[in-house]
Amino acid sequence: MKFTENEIRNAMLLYAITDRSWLKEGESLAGVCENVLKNGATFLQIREKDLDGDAFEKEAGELKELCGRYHVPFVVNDSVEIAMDIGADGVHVGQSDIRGRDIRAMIGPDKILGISAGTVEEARTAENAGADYIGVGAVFGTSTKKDARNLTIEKLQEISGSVSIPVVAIGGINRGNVKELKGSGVYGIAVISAIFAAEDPGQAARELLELSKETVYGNE
Ligand code: TZP
Ligand code: MG
Repeated sequence: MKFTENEIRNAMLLYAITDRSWLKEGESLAGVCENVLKNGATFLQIREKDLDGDAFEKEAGELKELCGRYHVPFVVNDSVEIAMDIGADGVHVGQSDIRGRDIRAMIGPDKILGISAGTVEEARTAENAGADYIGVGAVFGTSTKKDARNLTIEKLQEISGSVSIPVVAIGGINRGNVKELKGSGVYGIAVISAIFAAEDPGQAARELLELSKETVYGNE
């Protein structure tokens, strides 16, 4: 399925990234993701650093089917091969993964390509390589990704102003700090623990979506 530029931009509002290590007893990743999608997540990325290839592919296949039912874009972290095998909407890669331009060539023009960037130069390079959006962070302190660099809001603003594709902020974002991103030019927030570690991920998604709308569109 091809999402338009507009759909991708709007889908940045509440970008949920999975982390099964937060699952409570008896829960499945697909079950929690469905709850999160029902309650307002506008984009989903599977990012499971501890799953091996087959288990990752199986989980990704389930989430792809689920997102299709909710008409929410679904991308796979890192693995172009698995993304293509399961027919995901696209792939998200970091700076240390293979080059953006090569990935665009592998996935073709209709798939979503997301690239993480931490500087203006990285952001511009990603845009030129054919990225549809950029993830920029860590905007706040996070323990979820140990090697994430910390950015100031000014830097975030500079990066989002330097590209015409949408920027989604990531890293340590929670209900208490979303609004600090006001005026930064981002189109939304990408979160892991603020949703998946929440007591009630559905409620967290509802609240974060409202806060993101207020932050991005300024409608108090
Ligand atoms: N990239 C930069 S920070 C980060 C990633 C994947 C972790 C975000 O996790 P959390 O729990 O929302 O801080
Ligand atoms: Mg990566």
